[in-house]
Amino acid sequence: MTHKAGFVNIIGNPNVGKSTLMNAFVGEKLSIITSKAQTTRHRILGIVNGDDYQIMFSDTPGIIKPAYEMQTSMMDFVKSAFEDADVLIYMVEIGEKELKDEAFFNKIQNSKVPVMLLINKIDTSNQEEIEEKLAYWEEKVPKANVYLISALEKFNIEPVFDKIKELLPASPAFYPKDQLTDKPERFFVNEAIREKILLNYKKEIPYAVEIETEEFFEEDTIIRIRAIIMVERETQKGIIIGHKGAALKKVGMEARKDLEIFFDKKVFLELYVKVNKNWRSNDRQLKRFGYKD
Ligand code: GDP
Ligand code: K
Ligand code: MG
Repeated sequence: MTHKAGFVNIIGNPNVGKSTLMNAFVGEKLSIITSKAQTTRHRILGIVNGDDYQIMFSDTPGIIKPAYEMQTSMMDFVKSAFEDADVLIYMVEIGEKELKDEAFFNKIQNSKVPVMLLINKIDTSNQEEIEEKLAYWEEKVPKANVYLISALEKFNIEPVFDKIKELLPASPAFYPKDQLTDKPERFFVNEAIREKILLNYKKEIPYAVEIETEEFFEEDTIIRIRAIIMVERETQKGIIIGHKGAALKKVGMEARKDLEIFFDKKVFLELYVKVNKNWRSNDRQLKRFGYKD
C-alpha cells in the first residue's frame, strides 16, 4: 500500500465557503482556529488522516481581494499558492460574478500543480443556473477537474475527497496521525517551551532548537503533552538537559505552569531532547515546522 501525503491549498474569494469545506473534511469545527490564525504568520492548517494518506489543507481567508483592489497582491499570492501546493483547489460559489482576470486563469492553465475547481453552494441554486455555470467554468478553466458541491450540506464532498487522494504524491506522513491541526494547541505548547528555552540558555542554543509537540491529549481533568526539543548536535543536547537533567526539568516546570494558566487545566508535560542533524536544511522538515509555507 503506497502512502500518500501532501498539501492542498484552497483559494477563492472571501465567503465562497473555503472554511466550511475544510471543516467538512476535517470533521471538526475549526472556526476558533480560523480567528486565531489570522493573528499569526502561520497559515491555517487542517489535517485529515487515513491509514494510507495524510492531507494538509490550507485555508487562506481573505487573501484574494477583488481584482480591482489589489491585482498584484493577488497574483503574488496565487504564485505562492501554486509553488507550495501538491493540489490546488480553486473555489467559487454558484452565484459568483464572472472574473475578468485573464492573468489568473493563464496562471492556472500553465501550472504544473493539479487544479480542482469547486462550484459551491449549489443548494442555493436551480438546475438551469447550475448547468449554465458548469459550462462556463469548464470552458474558463479547461485544465481543472470541476465539481458541483454544497460544502454546507456536505453534498458531493466524497468524490472531491477521493480525487484529492488520487492526485496526492506518494510520501510519508508529515505529522503524527492523531493530529487534527497544527494550531492552536500544539502551536502554543511549542511557543511556551521555546520561550523558556530562550530564558534559560545562552543565545546560541535557542537558535539551534526546534520544538515539536508530538502528543496532545486532553482528558477531563488533565492535558497530557509530549514534546520533543530538536537540536542539531549531541553537545547541544547535553547543554539542554544539563547536569542530572536539572536544566531540562526547569524548562519543563516553567512551561507547564504557563500552559496550565493558558489552558486553565492541569498539565502533564513530558519533554524529550533529540538530535536531528538536518532539521534546518531539509526542505520538508522546514515545511513541517511552519517556517516554509
Ligand atoms: P470562506 O470565507 O471562503 O472561508 O467562507 P466560509 O466557509 O466562512 O463561508 C461563508 C458563508 O457561506 C458562511 O455563512 C457559510 O455557512 C456559507 N456557506 C458555505 N458553504 C455553503 C454552501 O454550500 N451552501 C450555503 N447555502 N452556504 C454555504
Ligand atoms: K469567512
Ligand atoms: Mg474562511
